[in-house]
Amino acid sequence: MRYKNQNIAVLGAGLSGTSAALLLKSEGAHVTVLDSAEEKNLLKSTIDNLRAQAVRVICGAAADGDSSAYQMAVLSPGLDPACRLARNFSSRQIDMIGELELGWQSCETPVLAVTGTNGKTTTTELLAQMLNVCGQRTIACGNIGKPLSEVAREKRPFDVLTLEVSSFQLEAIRSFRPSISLWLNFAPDHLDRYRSVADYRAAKLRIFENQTAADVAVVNAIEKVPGIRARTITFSAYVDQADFRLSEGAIVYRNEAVLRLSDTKLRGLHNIENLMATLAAGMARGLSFREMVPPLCAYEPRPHRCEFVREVGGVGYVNDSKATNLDATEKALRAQSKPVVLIAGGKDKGFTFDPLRVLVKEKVRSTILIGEMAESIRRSWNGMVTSEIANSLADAVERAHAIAKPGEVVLFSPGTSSFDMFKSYADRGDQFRALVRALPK
Ligand code: UMA
Repeated sequence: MRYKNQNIAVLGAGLSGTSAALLLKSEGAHVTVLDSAEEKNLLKSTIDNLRAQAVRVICGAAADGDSSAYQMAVLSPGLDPACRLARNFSSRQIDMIGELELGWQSCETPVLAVTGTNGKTTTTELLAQMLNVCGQRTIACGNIGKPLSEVAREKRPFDVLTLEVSSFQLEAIRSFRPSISLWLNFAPDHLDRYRSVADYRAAKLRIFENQTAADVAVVNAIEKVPGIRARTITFSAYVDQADFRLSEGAIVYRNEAVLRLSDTKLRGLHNIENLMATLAAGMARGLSFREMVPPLCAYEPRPHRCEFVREVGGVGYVNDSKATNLDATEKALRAQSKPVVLIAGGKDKGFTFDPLRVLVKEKVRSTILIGEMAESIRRSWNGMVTSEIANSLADAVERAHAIAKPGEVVLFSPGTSSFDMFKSYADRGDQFRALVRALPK
């Protein structure tokens, strides 16, 4: 009960803030949740539930200007520490930790943490499914949707927690120490939050910070990751100098062919690496390949990740709405074997689409661009491919349907986030899927 009778502020009234507040209440703290949004713009059920638990809730300008005294503040991951609400606390030297750190401090179960620019959710899901089938009770949680602070408060009898962690969550840790960490890959992203790629990388590298030689780090062999104290297991689908490597369509560990990609429902080199990292983590948990392979072959890919939607008039339609950065769209394009009509675009996250110029020229016959980045992308890809700008996703799908030829693929892989036009990447993907299903035969 480390926070008993202390005045604690929680910044952000989303999933993380609400879970942090309820965990702190269960530990006897006096809790105030503060959110910059006007109360009318927040979920009424959330606010009512917090107040019913005797949590004080302050919204809007009153939150940003709150001058009450607190012993500590807990930051939701989606709040930039430079934002006005967070600065109202840091400027008063009030100690601040993130929701992930708070959950960890109350966590009585070892943690397996997955980070990387892409593949986090697929790998976290693969791991959780495999561990449960192999008799190790776990739950996929963290950035994937269920905050760690909620799982810690519930105190259910898990053997291990399978935690997806983002750079936003790792930014504000203190003692967080996964017994097994997974570093899948790294590529520029979130430049609307970080001053540089180096800052983004530094946040992610904190996953290793508290690990010791008693812990394990599963790391992509082509990544040069400094200062890891944990025992390291490497993997790569691109180079042979790795513990897990690819040979003739099979994942090989120390010259033993362990798993054939064709036996799974996953496709693409990026998914081979997700499978390798999962096998390495399962091995670190004491599992044998014989028990791990069947659940990995049974795994059904989640929606919005190169999800095949429908074939219409000989044209395949693929929903890759989860592609919220260029690295994800690059992987989706490389996984295509047919000519592509690409629908891309969305929120400006501080980077241009220039890095995809060469690949677009190689893989894409025509592009249809949406969102606030449309003009910028057309400039980036000028001369590489023909581009047209659609004024909505429905318009984009209609245009793609009009120009795509039999034997081609219409790939929806936006390459940036969705928040300029949609509630989330899932909302964006659901709308794309519905539009495709409504196309006339
Ligand atoms: N807010 C302020 N002031 C601000 C900014 C935001 O008060 O200046 C308030 C908003 O009004 C809102 C709250 O903060 O009420 C939102 O906080 P949040 O964005 O942390 O939302 P949560 O619901 O707590 O969601 C967070 C993660 N969101 C982000 O990291 C942006 C969810 O990841 C995660 O699933 C959830 O915690 C549970 O762990 C989403 C995400 O996009 C899916 N993550 C990024 C990614 O995957 O790329 C990192």
